Amino acid sequence: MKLEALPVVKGDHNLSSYEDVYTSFNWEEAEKNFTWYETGKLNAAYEAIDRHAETFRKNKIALYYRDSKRQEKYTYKEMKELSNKAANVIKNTANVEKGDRLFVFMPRTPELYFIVLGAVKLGAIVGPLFEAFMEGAVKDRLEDSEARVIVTTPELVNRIPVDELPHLEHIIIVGEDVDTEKHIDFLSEMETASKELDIVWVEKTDGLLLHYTSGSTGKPKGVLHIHQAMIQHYQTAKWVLDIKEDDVYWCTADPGWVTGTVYGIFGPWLTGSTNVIVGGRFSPESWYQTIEDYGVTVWYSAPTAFRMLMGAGDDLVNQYDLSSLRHVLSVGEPLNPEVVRWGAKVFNKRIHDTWWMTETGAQLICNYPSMEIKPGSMGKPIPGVQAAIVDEKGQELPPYRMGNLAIKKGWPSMMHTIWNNQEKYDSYFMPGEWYVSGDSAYMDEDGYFWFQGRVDDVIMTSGERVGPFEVESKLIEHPAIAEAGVIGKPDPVRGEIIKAFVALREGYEATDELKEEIRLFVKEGLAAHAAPREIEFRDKLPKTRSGKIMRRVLKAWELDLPTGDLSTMED
Ligand code: 6R9
Repeated sequence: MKLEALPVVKGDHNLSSYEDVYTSFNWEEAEKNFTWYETGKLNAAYEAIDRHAETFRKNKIALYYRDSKRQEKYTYKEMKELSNKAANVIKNTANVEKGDRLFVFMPRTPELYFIVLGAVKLGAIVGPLFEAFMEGAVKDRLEDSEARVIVTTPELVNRIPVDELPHLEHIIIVGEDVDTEKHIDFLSEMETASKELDIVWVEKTDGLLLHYTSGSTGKPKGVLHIHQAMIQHYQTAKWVLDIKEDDVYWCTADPGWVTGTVYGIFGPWLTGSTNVIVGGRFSPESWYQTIEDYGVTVWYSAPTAFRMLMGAGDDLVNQYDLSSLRHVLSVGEPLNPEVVRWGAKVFNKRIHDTWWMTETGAQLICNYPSMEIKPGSMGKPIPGVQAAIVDEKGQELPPYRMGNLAIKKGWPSMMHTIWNNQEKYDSYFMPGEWYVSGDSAYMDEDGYFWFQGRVDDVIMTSGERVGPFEVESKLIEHPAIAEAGVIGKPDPVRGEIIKAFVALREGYEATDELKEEIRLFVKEGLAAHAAPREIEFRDKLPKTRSGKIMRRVLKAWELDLPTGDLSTMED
């Protein structure tokens, strides 16, 4: 699946020379970009919004918002005032204080952003939830974190099992006709709230965000991020997103996913850029229209979205003027080379893959504008970060050996703890100060990292190790295939065999001949041992809300095993 590397695009990039900066950089340098470095007064929401409202960016557009009903814009000054008002509302009605856990359980609207920023200004820890969560998922998260306050909408409030949550004191509702006997009416309170606020200054190590993520077993775990993470949010927004003063930036992720907070809120606003936020459902037409209407220059999305856009066809994309795009990026799943190739064709842009996790708090391994892209690779570690492939004992492995992707402890946005679960937190680390990701990968001779799958997903077939991603990427090169998920299925002779679950593109029929053709396609294009022995057609594949194919669920279904936590699965 090796493709020609995509050459460096000449231009003026924030990270102009990867090698030079990699060898000389230290994180202390990045701290000088913040006002607290001088004043000693620290708060991530202040740095993201208020600081700019006090400069030449005062009247610059901070937020363009649109959904099917609303289309609005807010300057930095307005964002400052509205987040101050929101802070006053939650302080005065729900007595929100430093360290309190406040959850947001609502769709993307400007109010969601005022509230998140307002809560951070009070020193509260914000726990974002996907609006699709049902009662059990909401309960697990609120219970574990002992949340005092939740902000939601009239449509979602019934999914909060109040009687089972003794710590939950207040429900704030953003919407019409609020029953003020039971709930706090956010919109009415906003009308009279003051625009002035005394920000609560915090320590670097005070809590900022609490993101729950699901593992394959047990309940979701609360990953706590602290204010100091802003150092890396800012620095990666500069280097990796390559945001500059005149950029119009759009991250398509929902704040229920860490990408939607770190790179939907903090990254862009810490750099003082114009941030686009789109509410409502995905549709290829409205997405392309968004880029055209706002003249989006930097666009951060995910492989699943790019694959859906690819599936919507080239005729559609050609109806829009997307020439404003300067820099396109992806995160969340391996970026298939086929998608990179398609992006280069239709956007005339290289799609830059970025790798990180909820636990890592910000991007760690990335492709930079100033760097050659090897399609299918996640890129190289950001300056200030040391990555390696390690074995079960934490020993570093040489190039091309598949193992566990590990990061040397000590980057600013690393999770501070797992809420109420020190044991789980400790389990991430190995001797030698390595944070071990659980992702299987290898490094090539140029220091590029190549993702193979989750460690648990790697397939052992007839003595060969096969990463599911490689097979999936080959599969989606086949014209009939829209998406593919690959698992290892126990087999008495081969150890495991490769089984592929495949969703077809429109117009293709699920026949045995097609299965045979697909098998041959992988055999000839990749390797005989990598060709799936079993292929099953599916209308769609199980995915998380952030678009990740859930291989463990495919495997559990196949083998009749328990599926584990499904709260983040798409319906
Ligand atoms: C930011 C985010 C983390 C897991 C991670 C890995 C997968 C993310 C990827 C990628 C291949 C990439 N992942 N980016 N795999 N290439 N560029 O996604 O956080 O939701 O916690 O997921 O996602 O398996 O371990 P999170």
